Amino acid sequence: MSNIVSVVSQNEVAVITINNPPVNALSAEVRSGLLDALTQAQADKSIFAIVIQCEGRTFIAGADIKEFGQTPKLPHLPDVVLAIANSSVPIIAALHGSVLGGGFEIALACQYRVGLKGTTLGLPEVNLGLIPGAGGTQLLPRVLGLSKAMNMIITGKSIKLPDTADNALVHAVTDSDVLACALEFSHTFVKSIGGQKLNNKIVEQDDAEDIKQHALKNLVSKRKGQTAPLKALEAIMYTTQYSLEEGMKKSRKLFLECRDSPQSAAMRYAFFAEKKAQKPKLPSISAPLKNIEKVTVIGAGTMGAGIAMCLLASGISVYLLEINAENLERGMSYIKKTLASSVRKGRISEQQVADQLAHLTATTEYSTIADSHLVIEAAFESMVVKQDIFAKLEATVSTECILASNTSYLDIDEIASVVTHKSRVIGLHFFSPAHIMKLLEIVKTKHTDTNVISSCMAFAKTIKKQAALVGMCYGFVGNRMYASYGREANFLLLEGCSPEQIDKALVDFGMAMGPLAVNDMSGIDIGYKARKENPNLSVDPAYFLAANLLVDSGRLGQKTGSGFYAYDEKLNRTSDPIVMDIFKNAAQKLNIVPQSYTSEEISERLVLALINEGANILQESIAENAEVIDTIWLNGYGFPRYYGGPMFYAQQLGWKYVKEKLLALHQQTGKDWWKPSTYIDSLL
Ligand code: TC6
Repeated sequence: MSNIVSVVSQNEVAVITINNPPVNALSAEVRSGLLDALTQAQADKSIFAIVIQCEGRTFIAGADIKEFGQTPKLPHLPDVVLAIANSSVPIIAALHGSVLGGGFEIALACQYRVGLKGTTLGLPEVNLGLIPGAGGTQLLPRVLGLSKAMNMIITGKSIKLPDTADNALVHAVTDSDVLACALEFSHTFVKSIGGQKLNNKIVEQDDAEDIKQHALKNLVSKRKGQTAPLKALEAIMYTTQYSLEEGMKKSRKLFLECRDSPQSAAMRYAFFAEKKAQKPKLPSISAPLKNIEKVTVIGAGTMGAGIAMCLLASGISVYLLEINAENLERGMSYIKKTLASSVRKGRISEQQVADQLAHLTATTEYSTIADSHLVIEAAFESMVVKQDIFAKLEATVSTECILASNTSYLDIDEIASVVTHKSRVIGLHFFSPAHIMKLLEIVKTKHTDTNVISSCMAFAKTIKKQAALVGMCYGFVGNRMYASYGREANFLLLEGCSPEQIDKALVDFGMAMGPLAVNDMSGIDIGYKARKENPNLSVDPAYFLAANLLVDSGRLGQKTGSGFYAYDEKLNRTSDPIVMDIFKNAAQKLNIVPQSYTSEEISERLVLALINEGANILQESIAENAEVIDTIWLNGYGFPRYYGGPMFYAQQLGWKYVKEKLLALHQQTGKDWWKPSTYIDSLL
């Protein structure tokens, strides 16, 4: 037997313990160890029950994701699950932590489950482009019913263990020692009642077809372009036609199709890319990380208020500081309105809102914020305004306090120039709406101290953000790349493409929204003002000319009822022929000849622009690795997860192909930015 699975007999119960840190993933060694342990326990005539438990912070959190790309090793997980399901000796799963994927399938195959309060249960396989491959699609509907199981499996969302036993999902719940609870349950219940057969019957549910149609409708909007949830749905419906074992066999085939798909490869890459982005290579430090419990947010606009809500939701005490009472009041009422809407949607309770607001202090006085551990400035995007704020902070907070700017573009070194202790200045770039979007781009300057960086990386985890550490350059990683993507959308408008055509091409590619609809939503004037502050970006007269012309004619986007599109009161989008006239006139003046493009050519051009800029960013070491860039694009810009991010997508296309395409665009347009990045050569 392996070292990581052990079995001991405890008062007529065999206790199998898995110890495979950090999350007890079901590696080949765990699977074979578990089978051996079962055989050993079942052969022991002195025992009447078997308990499966795990050491460490969690029960089994799933299959070992690293193994999926490798040659499969025996025994396969479905065989382990079947061995558990068919055990002649009753098996009790003792659950704690995160019981996920294959771990939950093992638990479902056990005849009984006992658990620690607060335990999380889920089948998150669709997030990896997979379906539950060891019987989850067949077992869960038989325990929870078709509708609940369908919802869990196709959304990949976890649930909390019920607080009391329901004798379906869980048979005993404890708030202390889960092994003790399992042993007591064995002696008081299992010893007299014995085992119970797993439900092998076909699921009979009159509204099965309605449930399926409802799920399909959800998938179209929430999991656009993904194949795994559709296959999961198909597998779940087998429960209405086949016995457990037949259903398991048939669903295994669907699992294997998913496992070998490019979508799953990309989504598994994304899983590890995000972990890697959270662990940048930094010099080791001996000093403890900074304690960040009191945070000031400066600016109560949409961004500042969103940041404040994100912090409050994680139990952080927040000072919200504005320059006057009117602005402050506006921000506070936005926060209260948003929290009230979350209550209506059932996302949080009234009590939670009251608790959060009790941690919020609104102020217009710098003296109030003197004991802050971190200040996040989210004021107007102007160097003068920001430097003024940082100078005031220098005179207010302790030298230990981290000073962060939420700027999207500005040079943070220049902001820091007004501060004596520059090593505590850093960029914390949130994405709007900040209480919802996962990404936090952490920007280190020339002077930022390693301890400050590490403390902010840890803080990102506390506030449940996906951190990505980047270096200083205009727009950092995300917005710098986005500028190249937007640039090409603007050029295509001058070359005769309509906003609808461009947006549709990118939505068909898999982006959540097209670039021009996004620009209308965020306000075309934002980029316009940023470009005015940085004239270097406008060396080419056609560069963003389309957007500039719209702003000059008062079309700033949704907020003015018109931009690239026209909007009605409910913000429904329609095309506006005036827009094409504006672009046509501008193109004629610049001697740009109209051309026709296919949807694929449009999306390829915009994505190639992203890729080449990403490669330049790697060449300049602004991002440590491609995973950081992909993490940013997956979590901040809605790049389809099933492509892994722009850099992984490029790798899948093949860097040779990418270079050829870039060279062709360079030759065709004569624009320097299409010169393939030298970083690409290093990959060929
Ligand atoms: C499945 O089960 C399919 C079955 C069918 C088969 C037929 N494998 O997130 P953390 C690593 S599909 C390998 O920072 P937390 C992770 O990379 C699987 N490694 O911790 C990290 O390593 P590092 C279904 C894994 O406490 C370390 O563990 N299951 C796995 O914030 C710590 O991770 C899932 O999708 C794994 N399965 O959160 C669950 N899981 O330190 C995925 C984690 O070298 N995992 N690692 O960077 C999670 O959701 C979370 O890790 C967590 C713990 C909630 C378990």
